[in-house]
Amino acid sequence: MTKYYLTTPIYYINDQPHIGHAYTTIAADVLARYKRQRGFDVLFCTGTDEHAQKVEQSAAKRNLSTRDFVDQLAGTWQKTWDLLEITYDDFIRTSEPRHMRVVARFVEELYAKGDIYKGNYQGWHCFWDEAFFVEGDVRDRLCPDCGRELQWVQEENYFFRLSKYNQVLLDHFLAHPEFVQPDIRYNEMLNVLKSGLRDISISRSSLTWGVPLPFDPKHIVYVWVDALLNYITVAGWPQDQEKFERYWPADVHLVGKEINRFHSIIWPALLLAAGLPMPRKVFAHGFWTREGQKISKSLGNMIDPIALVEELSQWTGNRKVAVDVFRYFILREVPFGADGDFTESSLKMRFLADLANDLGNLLNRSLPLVENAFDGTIPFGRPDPKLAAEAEAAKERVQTALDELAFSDALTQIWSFLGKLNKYIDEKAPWRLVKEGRPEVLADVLYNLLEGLRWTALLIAPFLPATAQIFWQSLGLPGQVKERIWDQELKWGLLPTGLSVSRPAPLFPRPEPSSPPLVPAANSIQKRLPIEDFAKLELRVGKVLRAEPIAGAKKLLQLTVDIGEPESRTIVAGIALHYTPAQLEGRTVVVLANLQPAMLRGVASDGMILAAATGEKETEQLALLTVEGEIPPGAKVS
Ligand code: ME8
Repeated sequence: MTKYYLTTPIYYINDQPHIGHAYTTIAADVLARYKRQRGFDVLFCTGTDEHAQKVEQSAAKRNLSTRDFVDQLAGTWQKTWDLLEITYDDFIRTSEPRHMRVVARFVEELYAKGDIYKGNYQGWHCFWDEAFFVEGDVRDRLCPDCGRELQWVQEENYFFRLSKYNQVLLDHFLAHPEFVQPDIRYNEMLNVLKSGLRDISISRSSLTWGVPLPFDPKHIVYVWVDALLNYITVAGWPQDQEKFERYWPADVHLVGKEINRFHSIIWPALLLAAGLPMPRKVFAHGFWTREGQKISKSLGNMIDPIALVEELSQWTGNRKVAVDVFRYFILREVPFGADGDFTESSLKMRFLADLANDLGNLLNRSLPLVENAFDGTIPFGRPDPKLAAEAEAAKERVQTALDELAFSDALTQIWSFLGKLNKYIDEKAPWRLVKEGRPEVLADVLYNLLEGLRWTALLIAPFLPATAQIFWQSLGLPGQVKERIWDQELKWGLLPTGLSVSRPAPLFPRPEPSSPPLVPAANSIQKRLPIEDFAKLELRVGKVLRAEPIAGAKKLLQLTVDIGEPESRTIVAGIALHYTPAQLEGRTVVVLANLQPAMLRGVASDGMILAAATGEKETEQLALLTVEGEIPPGAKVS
């Protein structure tokens, strides 16, 4: 049996699963189910990335040990995937001993080979994305990926000789244009390779949570190197050579486009250094957005897939069918690779047009005819060669699309076949045959129609597992449709006669016109805050005691501000182009006092001065907020 090994990213454990994460995982699940039905021996893995710095900090904030914290969270992810019918074969957590051993062993081997060396690192680091950036890539100290403020990191680190693999990778890319997909992502990576790779830091000395370097345990392995190695841990490296030889290299890593560089360049280079084969393909899909903005935790515009399924269950009356609705919509609506905006109206339209009308009605129209004319027993009928040819062509097209990970195309092909079946009923008009008393012709028509339903069950099974099984059972077919192999089953005329059909409850009933919205509007989540959130801000009146320039930072001033505390605060403000130090000294300002301190140009800034601003760069106008009358420093602003 040929193997097929596919993966999702392992998600940061302290994120909340949202529909973006569900997207990659559902796509992987459909692929895994499809490959199983094509007779492959599938290894499908997902999991959680647990060694990020933010995990350590979130645990500390809750007064929990990091270990207790991650153990509490791991279940949330598994629960979400179980609800969405994700059939993963392995769920890896990077804090498991089986993985930590692999990480230690891998870096030790690279060190012994001379591909890891000690050096001094300085550069920008995004705490949130765990990504490092060089000076040239950064503007205004903001992360190019997520827009958050970056930290300047300067420490002794170990480096990986990424540059050494530049040419081999470039050659590989040129020889294998299918290595990274879609093309736009391939071209981006090709350009990165052409402009030259620099060695990367692969350890941090300021952390404790993670895998220590075996040759210098004061250092912790950089979380991205640790995370990428999960893909060989689950494949058995290095202990289970038999398993590893069977499954490695991975056939495809499914990832979002923001982490393509890690998967298409850094990961293959690490493998080359270890003398291991590179993965066969990386597919970097697009983003789900709401009103054009990426769905993410930081923007607060997330949609919880579990909550969405609960709401959809109100429509379907069946939770498993509601899961199918979500799985269908998310893969049908947008071509895999492109970005897509999530709207309730498009979800509803797909539900009504594709699921209720095309799919649900097909079953609703067919089964009563068999009940009425043949007592619910599948009659003997002769295969219709025209319909058989349509079905065969649909199967070929669906397979081609799925082999290319074109999920939306595959569904379009299945729906075009459903269109043919619906047209077949209209043209053959079986109700007329009943009236005309032509039972043999009627038997032929109904047999072919039911055979079409059997094919439908098989074709939709990877996408809509519960609906497929309901179709299967309503035809009286035994066992699980998901276990049926397409090459054996998708032959026109295999539907046995004599089985008893049974009508299921309606699968996709029309939602009540008055039913409440499935998801709160994006803008109401993004732009409106509950009053409790505002109460979290500690705003105080301050008096500027001193203002001075900061060497080398033409926009910044260092202010010493009295906010009614025993010690005055040092606050760095980006107002030097608008105010001179003399204009500020003695002035009353408004200070956000409970902001986390930040290092700005080597000065620890403890608070923020509020100002109103309009325009950009040269045209920017800026005015400091102040208060009327005589209010002492420290007075609360609310
Ligand atoms: O990056 N649209 O984990 P993560 C589509 N731990 N997909 C989205 C999405 C959106 N709006 N938001 C998230 C990490 N995703 C690392 C990975 S792998 C060795 C380490 C999906 O929790 C998409 O697959 O930030 C994206 O790449 C992934 O979630 C990021 O998950």
